[in-house]
Amino acid sequence: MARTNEEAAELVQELADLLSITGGDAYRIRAYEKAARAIVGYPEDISGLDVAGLKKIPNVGESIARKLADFNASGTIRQVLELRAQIPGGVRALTAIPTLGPRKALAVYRELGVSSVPELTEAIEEGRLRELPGFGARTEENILHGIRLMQRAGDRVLIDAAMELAEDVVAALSQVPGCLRCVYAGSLRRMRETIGDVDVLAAADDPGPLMAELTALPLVADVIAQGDKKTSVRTTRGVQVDLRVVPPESWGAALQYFTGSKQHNVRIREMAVHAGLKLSEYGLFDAASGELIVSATEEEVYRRLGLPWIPPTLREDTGEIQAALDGALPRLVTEDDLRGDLHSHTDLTDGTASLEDMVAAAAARGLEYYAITDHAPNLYMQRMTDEKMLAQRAAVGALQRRYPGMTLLHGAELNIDPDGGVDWDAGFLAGLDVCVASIHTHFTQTAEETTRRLVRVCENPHVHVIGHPTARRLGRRAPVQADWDEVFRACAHTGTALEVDCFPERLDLPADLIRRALRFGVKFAVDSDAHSPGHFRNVRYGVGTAQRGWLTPDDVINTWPLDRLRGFLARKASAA
Ligand code: DGT
Ligand code: CA
Ligand code: CA
Ligand code: ZN
Repeated sequence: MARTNEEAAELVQELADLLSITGGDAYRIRAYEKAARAIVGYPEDISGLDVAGLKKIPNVGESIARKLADFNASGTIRQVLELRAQIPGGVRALTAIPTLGPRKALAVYRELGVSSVPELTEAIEEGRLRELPGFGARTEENILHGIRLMQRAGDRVLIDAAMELAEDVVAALSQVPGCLRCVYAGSLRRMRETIGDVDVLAAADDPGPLMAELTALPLVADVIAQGDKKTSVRTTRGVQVDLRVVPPESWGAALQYFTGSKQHNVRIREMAVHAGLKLSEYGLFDAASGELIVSATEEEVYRRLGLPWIPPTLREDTGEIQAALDGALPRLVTEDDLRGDLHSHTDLTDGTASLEDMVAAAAARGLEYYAITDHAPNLYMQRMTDEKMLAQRAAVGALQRRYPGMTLLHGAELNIDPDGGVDWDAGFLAGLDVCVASIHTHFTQTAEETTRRLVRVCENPHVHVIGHPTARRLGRRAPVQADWDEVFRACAHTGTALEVDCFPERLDLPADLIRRALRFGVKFAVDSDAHSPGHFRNVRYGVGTAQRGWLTPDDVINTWPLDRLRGFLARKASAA
């Protein structure tokens, strides 16, 4: 996607932020937010477009198109500059805290003169914040929690950002003459949900040209260390990249070593020692003679230790080595196994693409079935109505004729209310093919309340999948608290699947909870939750998370043939 689009979208998003601080109209703010997302997702570079062309971007009307034309001409949006001048920079610094809304940020600034995160922390510690009207101990606790979340996310990045960077670096280095192999390793190859730094491994006889190429890449802001074995740089976006270059004959051992995890490697090295061997990034050696035994491929290294090759997503020393010894490694689900997608949105609610475009993109993915699940009415900002829903159902029916190879399912993403109820009555819900139900409000209930809420929604015969079950957003919102074992028991008992939402900031259910749920016999749906065709690219991250949760195709309902899936969906309703 073009850099211009990103810059323009950031300005439009800033406009939304600034308006919400100054008390602007909620629908207008929402419109700017939707437009910002659409601009980022728009496949064409907007810099060459005039007002008429700009209006073709979804969710961009006349007024936003004019602002974008302003941006194309001047590199900025006049209204943003005017609003910025009205709002102190300190308030913007405060709104970066995920749990502090714009209006409260403004109040803190005006009443206490606080204009930075450290000052705010100090004000809270001194008990000054709770004296403001509308603030209390609970607010303080929430804000402190937000500050901690922000700091914790600060030194790690989401997997999509790391992946895009790694793929750019690998592509550039692979072009260098003398580069025999080049891949990313480390936590990214293991598909961890967040990435500390990007580790790239290359094989070459002469490391010099590869190290030089890395430091010369335009995305590099500064060189942290440069050497023959390892070079580290920091990118303009603040992410560290470590490049190691090894001789081609060490490839397998080096890849195994730099993929990690450290804990997995410690266990593997212990096994080598017990076998009278020594394992390093250069190879597997005879401990006594120092003679090289193997190191060309990872498979060889594992095989010589009496193990099958272990998929990187399992290498966390959480039982994978024992499973490998027992011949009990799972046959992990892959992206190719997915036959369908049970959660997606269109521009009828907060998606940015039309029904037609989403369905065309789903067909291009080669899916056998595809569910459209726009937001239900209780999330009032989405302005869903019964009439819109029925009209969409008719549109889906009509569209189906154009896609004989893909079955369209019409459903909804329901909102789980604080008591575990959902939008619409049973009669209306019975008319839908598939219902995902998700928590979108009341994130801070007690564990008891949330457990009851989720168990109750499992008992609803019309709810098939619980969407993004913990409702976390990495770096922005903590997961809801619940007695998960109790929830998993209810899912298994009622035949309710848990979603693995593929959005990089969600990856929800998280891998550790997936694995726990698996022991209760729960089934899963690995869904894109796409709001535009570009979001289908996120599926690889959801699949990575599913693999880290040890899921096989049989555990994932949207790998099943449609008949089997329909049986699963029907079983719940027939229990009603
Ligand atoms: P990250 O960057 O925090 O997301 O996680 P990793 O796993 O990528 O960790 P990193 O970048 O420090 O190291 C990359 C890999 O190199 C790591 O997964 C395993 C290997 N490695 C690094 N340091 C050590 C070590 O002290 N001992 C062993 N056995 N392996 C190490
Ligand atoms: Ca790393
Ligand atoms: Ca590293
Ligand atoms: Zn959704």
